[in-house]
Amino acid sequence: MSLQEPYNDSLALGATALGALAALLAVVDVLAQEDTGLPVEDAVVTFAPAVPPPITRDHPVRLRLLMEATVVDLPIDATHTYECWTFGGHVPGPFIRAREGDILDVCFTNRDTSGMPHNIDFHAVTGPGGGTSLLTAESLETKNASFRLLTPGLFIYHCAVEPVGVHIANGMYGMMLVEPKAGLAPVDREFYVLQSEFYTNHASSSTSKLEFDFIAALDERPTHVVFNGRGGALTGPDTLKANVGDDVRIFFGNIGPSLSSAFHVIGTTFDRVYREADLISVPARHIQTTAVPPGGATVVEFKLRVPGNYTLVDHAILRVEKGAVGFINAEGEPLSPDIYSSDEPAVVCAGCKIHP
Ligand SMILES: [Cu+2]
Repeated sequence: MSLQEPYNDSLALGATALGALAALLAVVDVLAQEDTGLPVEDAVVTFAPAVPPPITRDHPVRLRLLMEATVVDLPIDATHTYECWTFGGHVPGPFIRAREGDILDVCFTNRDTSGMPHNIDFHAVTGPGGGTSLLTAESLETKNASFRLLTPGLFIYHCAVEPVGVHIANGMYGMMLVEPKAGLAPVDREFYVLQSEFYTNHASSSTSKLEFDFIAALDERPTHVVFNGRGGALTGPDTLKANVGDDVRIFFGNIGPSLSSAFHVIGTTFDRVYREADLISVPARHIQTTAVPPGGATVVEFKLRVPGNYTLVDHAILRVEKGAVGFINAEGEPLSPDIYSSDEPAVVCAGCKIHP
């Protein structure tokens, strides 16, 4: 089942005709609406670096969300793959956009056929385990649960089946934005960037497929520190694109599982930092680097004033060598010629990983 397919898996299994299924789902919709008085919507989800469009409604809804656990071989750098445990077949998992006061109706199916159970701990959910006790699904099992989203902010979600760190290290995480009731100020570009680590047998492996190294994980010695699931995810043809003059917003999270991030964009300061993804308080201004702990997030905004490449890094800068580097390219004319100028031509160091 893809994220676009019908919501209630148990109904889907019980109905043989599409018409009957549609009728049943309509009944479910009506019952849900009668139950809470809220209209029902399907959550719009996207995969990194894309972000769903801003929410324009001024009322809460029942927001239906399909989530799946799958196991997929994915690249984690230019030359290696890794058997990732995923939400939705991607690392990181989908970006979910909701509104304060919505009821999130989650339908979670575990399609991992290895026999491993999985679940979801939504940091946005209030209650024991962030939903895990209601959403722990055995292989090929589907679980449904509903959660009122009481607090706005940008929140991590992750699998929390024991050992939690292994499920996270293997790729089971993503983010959910709960917009404040008043919404967010409009910007020109929004991006989804999530930092994480992989702990692999890179040093001893002679194959292109790397495997999990539990000792390295216990010692907190990652072989890979990456944005959006792999080294190079935001480089080359996958560089983020923008125009000079754009106001850019980055929804940035760090799932670790162990390292804190010193998130920095080389070539600019953050005009606004919603520290620890607090979207209610007045944001901090003109920040160079912001700390994001494992299991935390931030929202940063900045205007691109000069054309060229801006570099996303964890300013624990040797992690660039482990993959933690990405780019935003701004095209256009400078907003003012005196911001960045010289009579000499621009020169970059050969082979530089952070100033291409
Ligand atoms: Cu899991």
